[in-house]
Amino acid sequence: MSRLTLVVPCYNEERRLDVEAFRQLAVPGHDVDFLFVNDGSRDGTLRLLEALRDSDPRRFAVLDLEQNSGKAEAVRRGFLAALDKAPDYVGFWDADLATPLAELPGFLDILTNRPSIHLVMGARVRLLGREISRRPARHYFGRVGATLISSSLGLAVYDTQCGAKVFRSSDTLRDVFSKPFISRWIFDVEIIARYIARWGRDAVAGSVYELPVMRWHDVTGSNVKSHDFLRALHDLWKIRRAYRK
Ligand SMILES: Nc1nc2c(ncn2[C@@H]2O[C@H](COP(=O)(O)OP(=O)(O)OP(=O)(O)O)[C@@H](O)[C@H]2O)c(=O)[nH]1
Ligand SMILES: [Mg+2]
Repeated sequence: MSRLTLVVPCYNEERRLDVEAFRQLAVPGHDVDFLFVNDGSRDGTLRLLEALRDSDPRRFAVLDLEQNSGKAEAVRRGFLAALDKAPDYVGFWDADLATPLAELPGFLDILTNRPSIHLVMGARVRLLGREISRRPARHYFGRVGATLISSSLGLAVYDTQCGAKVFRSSDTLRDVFSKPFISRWIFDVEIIARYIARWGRDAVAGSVYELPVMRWHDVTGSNVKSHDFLRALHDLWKIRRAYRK
């Protein structure tokens, strides 16, 4: 049995959190537990999460950040807490389940069968036979952003921004999450930049696996606005400067 802790950042998720979906998840051969990070929510998120934890404390844990610090910091703090318990894998997964939990076994299969892979990232690729539904504007802005990100990193990565990623535990992983990220929203890019800074581009190209998910859907109630695209561009520019050798 391998152990995975999945970190779920939650900001004002009282209304959209599908508690039952989390309760029902079981992956044969893997022991999966969840660490929900309440990111200074102003609604009843904390109460909801604490009730879930109390119903099954072995599978559900809550880390409460009193101040809202953004997804990047919420995930980072969750990872540091999760890594202290030395699981085999640590991942993060958006609370809205835009990527359904039914995709998780595919991530674990890759990590189990391919020891050289250190990071499996969900990729939203629209192919026939899959259900990838994204509002058109988001899709096109997203593809422009993804292309800029790929060329900035110098890596043929298709989709850094899907909110479903699972990592193999390692000293490097702890190191990658040890310091706060510059970017609140495209910290996924920084994670890869930090791996590149430690291992080199070629090694990273061989240790990251993009898994095209079967289903992904835009979830209403997103807290992301269109000016966030400009903010993301600015962040990308800052990341480029900060991680350039
Ligand atoms: N917006 C927002 N989300 C946060 C924050 N802290 C943690 N999160 C979590 O980050 C995850 C992603 O948030 P979403 O609002 O779904 O943003 P998104 O997935 O990038 O945008 P969509 O593609 O429109 O869903 C969710 O699990 C949020 O609860 C925060 O300060 N602001
Ligand atoms: Mg979302």
